[in-house]
Amino acid sequence: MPEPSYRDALFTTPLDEVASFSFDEQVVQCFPDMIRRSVPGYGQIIGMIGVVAKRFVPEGGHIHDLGCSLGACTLAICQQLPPEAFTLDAIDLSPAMIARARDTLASHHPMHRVQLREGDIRYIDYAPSDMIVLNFTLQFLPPEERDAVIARLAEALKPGGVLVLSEKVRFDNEDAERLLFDLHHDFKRANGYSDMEISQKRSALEDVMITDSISTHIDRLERAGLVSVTPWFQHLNFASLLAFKPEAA
Ligand code: GEK
Repeated sequence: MPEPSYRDALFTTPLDEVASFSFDEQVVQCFPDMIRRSVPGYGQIIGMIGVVAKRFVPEGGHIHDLGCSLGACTLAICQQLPPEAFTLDAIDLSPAMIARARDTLASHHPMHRVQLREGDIRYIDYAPSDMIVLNFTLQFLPPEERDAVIARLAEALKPGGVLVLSEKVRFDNEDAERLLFDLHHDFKRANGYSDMEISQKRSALEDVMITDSISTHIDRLERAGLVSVTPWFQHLNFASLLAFKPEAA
C-alpha cells in the first residue's frame, strides 16, 4: 500500500538559517499536499498531461517523465492509456521520490510498462520518444545548462513528438511581476500557509529555483528546432507549454 501523504508543515517553526531546499524523505512525506497548495493549476495540468498523451502518443509509443517526483504525470498517463499502448521511463534525482513512486505505480497500475529510476536528466541517455514531460523540473536546473538539456530532448523526440514544459515563470514587466508575485503569495495564504512559512520556503528555494520568462522558454524551444510552441495554460506565475518536433520532410 502507498504511504499516506502528510500536511506540509516544513516551514512552520522559525529557523535561524533556512536550509536550502532539497527533495529528501521529509519533503516526500508531504509533497502531494505541498505542491497542491503551492502551485496554482497543478491538478489541472496533471490531468491534461494524460489527455495530451492520449492524443499524441501512437500505439506502441514511448514516453519520458523527467523529474517525475511521486509519478503524478505518469499516473495521469496510465489513467488515459491502456498498459499495452506505450512504454514509459520516469526519472528523478531523488531516491526517496523514486522509492515512493514505485510503490504507488505498483499498487495502482501494476500492468503498465513503466520504468522508474534515479538519474540526473542532464546526463542520461534518451531513447527515441513520442512524448517528453518536464512538469516543473527544468526550473531546478542551473540556467546555463537548460539550453543543452532542451536541445538533447528535442533530438530524442521522434517526428511529430510532443514536449510538455510546465514552469513557474517570471515577467519582464515589473508591474506584472509584482502583481503575480503578490497574488501567488495570497494564493498560498488562502491555502493555509502562514507568512512565515511562505517567506522561509522562498529563502530555501532562492538559489535552487531560478525562473525564466515565457518568452525565454519559447525562444529556447524554438532554438532547439521545435515548432508550434504553444503556451496552453497559465495560472498566476505558473505556465505550461506544448512544443512539437517537426514531421519528417
Ligand atoms: C510532478 N514532475 O508531480 N534530474 C532529475 N530530477 C531532478 C533534477 C535533475 N537534474 N533536478 C531536480 N529534479 C513532478 C513535479 S518537482 C517540482 C516535479 C516542485 C527533480 C526533483 O528531485 C523533484 O522531484 C522534481 O525534479 C521537481 O508533476 O517540487 O516544484
